[in-house]
Amino acid sequence: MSNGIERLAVNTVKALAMDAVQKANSGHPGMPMGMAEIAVTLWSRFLKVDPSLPDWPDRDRFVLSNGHGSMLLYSMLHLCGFPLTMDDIRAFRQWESHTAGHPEMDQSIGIEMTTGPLGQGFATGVGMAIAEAHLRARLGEDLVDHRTFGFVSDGDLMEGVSAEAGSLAGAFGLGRLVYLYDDNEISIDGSTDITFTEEVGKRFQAQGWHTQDIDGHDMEAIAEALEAAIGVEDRPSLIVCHTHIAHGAPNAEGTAASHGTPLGEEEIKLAKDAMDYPIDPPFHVEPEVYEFFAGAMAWGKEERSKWEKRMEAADDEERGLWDRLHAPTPVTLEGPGFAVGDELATRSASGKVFAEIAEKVPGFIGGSADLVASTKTVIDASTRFSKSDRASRDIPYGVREHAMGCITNGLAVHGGLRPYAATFFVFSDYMRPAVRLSALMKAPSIWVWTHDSVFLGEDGPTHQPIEHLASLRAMPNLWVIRPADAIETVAAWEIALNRSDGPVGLVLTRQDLPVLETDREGVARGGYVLREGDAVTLIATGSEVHVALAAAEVLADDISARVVSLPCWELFRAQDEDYRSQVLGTAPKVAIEAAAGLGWDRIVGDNGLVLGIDHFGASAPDTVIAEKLGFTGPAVAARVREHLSA
Ligand SMILES: Cc1ncc(C[n+]2csc(CCOP(=O)(O)OP(=O)(O)O)c2C)c(N)n1
Ligand SMILES: [Mg+2]
Repeated sequence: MSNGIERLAVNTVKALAMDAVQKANSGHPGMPMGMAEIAVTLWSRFLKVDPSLPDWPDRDRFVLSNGHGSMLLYSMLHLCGFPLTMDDIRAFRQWESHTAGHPEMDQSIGIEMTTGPLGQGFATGVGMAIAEAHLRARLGEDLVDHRTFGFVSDGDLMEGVSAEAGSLAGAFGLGRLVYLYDDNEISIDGSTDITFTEEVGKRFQAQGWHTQDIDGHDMEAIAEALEAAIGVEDRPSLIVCHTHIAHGAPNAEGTAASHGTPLGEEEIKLAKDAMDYPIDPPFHVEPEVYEFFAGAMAWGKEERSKWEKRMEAADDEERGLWDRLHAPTPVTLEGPGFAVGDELATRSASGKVFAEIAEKVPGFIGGSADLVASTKTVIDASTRFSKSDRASRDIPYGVREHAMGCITNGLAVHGGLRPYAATFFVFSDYMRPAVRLSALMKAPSIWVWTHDSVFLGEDGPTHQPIEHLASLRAMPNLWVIRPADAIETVAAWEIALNRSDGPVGLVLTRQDLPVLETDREGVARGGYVLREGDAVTLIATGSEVHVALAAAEVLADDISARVVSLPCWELFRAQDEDYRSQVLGTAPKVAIEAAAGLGWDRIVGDNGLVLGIDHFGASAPDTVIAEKLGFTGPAVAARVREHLSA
């Protein structure tokens, strides 16, 4: 049972959801009505937040993984006094409003992350909980002492990524992660009986979670369950809340239709009547509801000021580390000193710069999806993040690329950390939803993708990326960098570490490549002239820069070929027109890249030639593949000659 003001608060949340969805004539009233009791209980009694400073670092994190219920979050933020006004609520889902259909990340008003695609919030929250555990181990609980709460739905738990991330959260014993599951037995197509019959609680128990089952409309039961979940410090918690979608709407309650359709004026009237709520005007809030939430928020404000005092009292070492983590300065990498002619794969060059990065960037943290030895991504081989070692900066993800991607985003948006994640480039497909969200959220996640082309060789076409470069280059706000040698690789890392407004993908070779006289400054500009020439411009990235140089050598007697290394299209495009045309020159252009040719036509122009691979690869040694597919100096030279004389 709940007292009168809490009931009124719950009814207000339900009324706002109905009104906003009705006004927008689109949106999702069902979930906010079904989880209103849970939200009011969590926010008013447990969530440590301060609406006057929404992004205060030691706040509890709240992730709405069933982001279609965004009106629930917006109502809570507004009622609790976050900088989200009633006008924002009235502008639900409208152009340039703060109240998008799905809650896009805006920590300055209390929205932690973007959760349109189901499952992302669940898995990203696991990353936030890892960030908290790690930072607490390094900075002490005087400075880091918060929890991660989340709402998750049937859809979230049907998505495979929740199994990956749930398994990892269990293995790591993330006791400060508490998820409330909206078990309303409804999704868009109808009853969950049709496809989702597993016992969800048992599934999570099997993964090492603490679970409880409650009536999700009983606020005392919700409070007791939250109390118990918070008390369990060695395991994550799932509270299975039995609820009714569109709770309180006499005809819509329990129906799949209420998931994503406005209830209609008549039903809203009936629902408001049934809960004794004023029918008109819409968007009505009783003053005592604001007072109730303002009172509830006092605790969070108090906690923040206590935390600020502890910060002031922190010793120099703690304070110094805090500042280095939270206010990073630009990074300059020396690299281990590669000599021209040294032969090493760009993945190895990347590995060789890890120690320097780890020393210069205290927030550097990450791991690989069970491929550490191949991706060469190790900070300290003697430690691994685990239940008993929270301070380690090496996170073993197991074979869980998708969860790894989401967790990396969680580490990035939590604050204080500079995360990377590594796997084979072809498996970027398995992490793509997370990569997309990193770009959308402007999260500075660093994606390390090795084994970047058909030249990985004998593992064959299942492992050989073809369309991946083109498809990732098509993603807005993602920088894709494919360095040509060890020196460009160090430059690429430096660029990645200094980017704060979005992700960077580093695309690295399996095979050895000689170190060239490359130019780090040129990498920062996205592309540059590596060899002068005026009769043709050969443009390449990564290992194909070497093929281009070899072709230029073959042509040298009678055709003067310029070679351009173009490791990052996005950075190159950002240069001024003068620089770009200076680099590319006016001679006919030939692009050489062992990948789908899509997109290169924009660079080489109508009279250009694209030497790419628009079919799957083959299992064979890399030198044989190069011969067969025409990626050798002589073969490219012949194609160039033919093109010029055509
Ligand atoms: C990855 C992904 N697939 C599909 C959707 C479209 N979608 C939004 S909500 C939903 C399922 C709704 O069921 P549930 O998660 O139980 O939410 P409820 O209706 O109970 O609020 C679907 C399929 C999505 N947002 N993300
Ligand atoms: Mg549901």
